[in-house]
Parts: sequence; structure tokens; C-alpha cells
Amino acid sequence: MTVRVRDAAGNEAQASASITVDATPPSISGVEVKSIGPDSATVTWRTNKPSDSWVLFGSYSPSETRGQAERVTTHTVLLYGLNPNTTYYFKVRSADETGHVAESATQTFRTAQRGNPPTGSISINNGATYTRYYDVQLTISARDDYRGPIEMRLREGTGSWSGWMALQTTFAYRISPGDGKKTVYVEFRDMYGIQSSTYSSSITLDTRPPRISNVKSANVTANSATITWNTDEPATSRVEYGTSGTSMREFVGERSISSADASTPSGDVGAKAIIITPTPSGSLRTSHSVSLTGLREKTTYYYQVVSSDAAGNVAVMSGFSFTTGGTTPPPPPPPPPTSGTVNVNWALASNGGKATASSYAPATSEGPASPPSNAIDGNARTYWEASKAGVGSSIEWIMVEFAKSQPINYIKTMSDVGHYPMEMTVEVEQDGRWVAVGSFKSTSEQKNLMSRSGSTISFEFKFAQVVASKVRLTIRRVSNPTHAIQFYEVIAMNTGK
Ligand SMILES: [Ca+2]
Ligand SMILES: [Ca+2]
Ligand SMILES: [Ca+2]
Repeated sequence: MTVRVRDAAGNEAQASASITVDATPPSISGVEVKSIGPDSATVTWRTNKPSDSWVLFGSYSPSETRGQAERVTTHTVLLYGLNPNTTYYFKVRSADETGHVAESATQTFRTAQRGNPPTGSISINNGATYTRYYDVQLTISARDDYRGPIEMRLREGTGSWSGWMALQTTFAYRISPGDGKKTVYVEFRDMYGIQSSTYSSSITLDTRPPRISNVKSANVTANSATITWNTDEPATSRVEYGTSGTSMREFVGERSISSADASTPSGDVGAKAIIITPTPSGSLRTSHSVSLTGLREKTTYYYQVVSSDAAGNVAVMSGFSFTTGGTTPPPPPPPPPTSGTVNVNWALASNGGKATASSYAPATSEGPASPPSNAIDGNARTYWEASKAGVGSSIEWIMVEFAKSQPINYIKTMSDVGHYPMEMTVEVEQDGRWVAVGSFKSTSEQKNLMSRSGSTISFEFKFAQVVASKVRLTIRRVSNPTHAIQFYEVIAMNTGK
């Protein structure tokens, strides 16, 4: 293009310039809809020259607009906030720098269904039945029909839910203290907030070792012996023995768990938590019988019994021995009570005795209650046990009331080796007043009254005959301060001597 000018005087000037005139709009090709989800989709297309990127869309007609003004030839526009399972109408629009606009034909796409809730699973300690630690390991899995992040939340028992957190397939979890069954629940939700049903797994927390009682050796021959004992819950059977009281290197019975494991603590062991407890290899029972064979004749063997419950809590009771070669005949049984007024146990319930006590251990998952009536039922395996361990600053007592006043000169108690009194007063009631007929406060006083048979500790009090209707035993200290006082039987009679 050229411009020529002339003024009134006839002077002429000339100027030239050139411009490019683009009269054609961009050409749109390759319109595609990708990544169609329940609430979003991506629209892409190409243009033959740099142009801006706009998508007009709506569920009835293209009414909303999304895009960007930047001029490109490859266009990508994300549509979000869409409704699931809905048909959308859309067209794409691109304008070049001179404002020439191109538009595609109107097309449709349909968003995905919102889908189903996640499904999943949970297990505690790989499905173990028992644990002795508060710290456990959860194994969690979850699946969803949409490939978005899954969240989870946790709850124990009737507690409250945790906050939602990202799915973690291995999760260190702390169950609440207190022995018993613990159930952990998990729920999941997908990225659309659709919540799963509740899944759960349970494990039984057991932090208390078995209680061993009634340890006896029997059938001792020149080269064999049988050791029997009881536990108050199903437990393993193992006898460790040797010819020295300090080195019992031989054993018979359970192989996996020995007395060396008895010192491992239970419950809260903090950073040292051993998540998975060892499993006993042998079967679990409450009545134990282990035979020792291949023994040397006329030899004293020392032994201890070891029992582990299913959770791996180990109890050891030691201090026993026997001598092979038939040199240890069993002690003669005590004479049976005779009729009349001599050698009749007036404390016995079947003779009208009634027992009351300061307290007694309630029933637990480990065993039945230990009411004072157990101490006068004539059964040397049932026992009264106070509810508090070690007695402490208070005292524990058991009182037996006879059916009527009786002459007595002898009182005997029987306890388990871990549960016998270290300080005890024995009183009888005469004319409404309590009168002491025996007591011990120190081990030297105790020694004269005490005898032992297997794991049973007995105390015998002999005194000048009195006529009484009640007997009271007051205990101030227990042999094992972490145990409660226990009496298998209380006997009160007139020996006639
Ligand atoms: Ca889903
Ligand atoms: Ca236990
Ligand atoms: Ca009893």
C-alpha cells in the first residue's frame, strides 16, 4: 500500500507501508473428552494456529464456560464440579490474536456413576487369638471401584472413632488395658465420601501368668517319677530338673517356652513391645502330669514346674525335690474325723460351719470367685482368697462360726506356697470376747508352726481346750507380697490330747 501527497505549491511526497491481513479463523480438529469421572472430565483439541481455549458446557445446553486466554495450538480444559451419571452438552471455542473465532459443533459426554462404597478387612497380630501386650499390629486392606484415595478410621470397643486418616495397611495400635477380649473396628470412605460398612477383628488380652498350685511328685521309683500340678487357666506343662537345686538343666514337656521366659514383662512395655507373642508348642491344660524317666537311683533330684498360658505369660514354681530308689515313702494320710466330740472339724460346712471374710476375690475370666465358704468345704483344691494382694496397710480376716459352741484345742490352716501368711493372729470367741490362742509375727515364730507338703503350707496351733462358737484368723502379711492371702481349708477340732 502506497500513499502519495501533494500540497498547494505542488510539492509531492510519498510514503509506503505494508500489513498482513489475516481473514481466516483458526481451524479446530481432534476434539476429545478424556478422564471422565463422576464429577470431572478433560476436553482436548488442536488448532492450526495459536488460539485461546474455551469450553462451553451444560447439562441441557452449553451454558457455562471454562478455559484460559493463553494462545496455544494444543488445548486442554478441565471441567470439574460435574454431577455424576449425567449427560453434558459442550462445544469448544478458540479465537486467534486478531479475534477470529472458531467453534466446534455441539457434542455430548456422560459422567461416570458415583459408584459403590469401599470394601476392606482388618486383622490384629495376623489373626492371633491372644496377646500379652497393649501394643498390637493391625493389618488393614481396602478396595474401591474408583481409583481415588481411600480414607479409614478406627475404634476400639465402645470407644469413639478416630479422625479420618489415609489408608495404612500396617498400623501400630494400642489397645486399652484390662485383660479380656478387645475388638478393633475400621471403616473406610472413598474420595466421594461414600462410607463402607464396619469391619472388625478381636484379640484376647491376657497379662497375668497362670497360678500354679498343688505341685506333687508321685510314683517315684529307682529311675522315674511323675510330677503333677494344677493351674488356674489352661497352660503348658514343663518340668525342669537336675541334681543340684541351682542348676536344673534337664527338662521334659513344653519345648518353646521355659523358665527363662518368666522374666519377660506383659502389658505396657513401651518401645520394647514385642508385637507378636510366641505360641506354645504343646497343648494347654489345667491338670498337669509330666513323667521323668532315666533317672539315677538313690539320687535327690531338684525340680521346678513351668506353665505358660496361651498368651505366653509364664509362671514358675520351684523349690521341690524327690529322691529316687523308693527312699521317700509318701506321708501317711491324716486320720479321718471320728464321730463324737474328738477330732471332728467343727469349722467344716457339712458340720454346720459358716465362714465370712473381710473380702474375697471375685470371679474373673481366669477363674471362679473365691468366697470364704471355699475354706470350709472339705475340698483341698478350692480356696478362699482375699481380693487385695499383699494385705498392705489394712488387714484381712476370715471368721468361722460353728453351729453351736464346741470344745476345741487345735486349729489348722492350709494355704498355697505363694499365698500363706507371714504374720497371723488366731482368736476364739468366749463369752462375747475375742481371746488369742496363737499368733506369729516373725519367721522364727512362724517356723515352729509351719509345715510343707508339696506346694501346700500348713499352720497348726495347739492350745489348752476352750469352749467357743467362733474362730477368727487375722492376717497382716503374705508370703508373696504381690499375691493375696489364701486358705484351702480351716480346721478347728478337739484332739482329746
Ligand atoms: Ca467408590
Ligand atoms: Ca493368663
Ligand atoms: Ca477348700
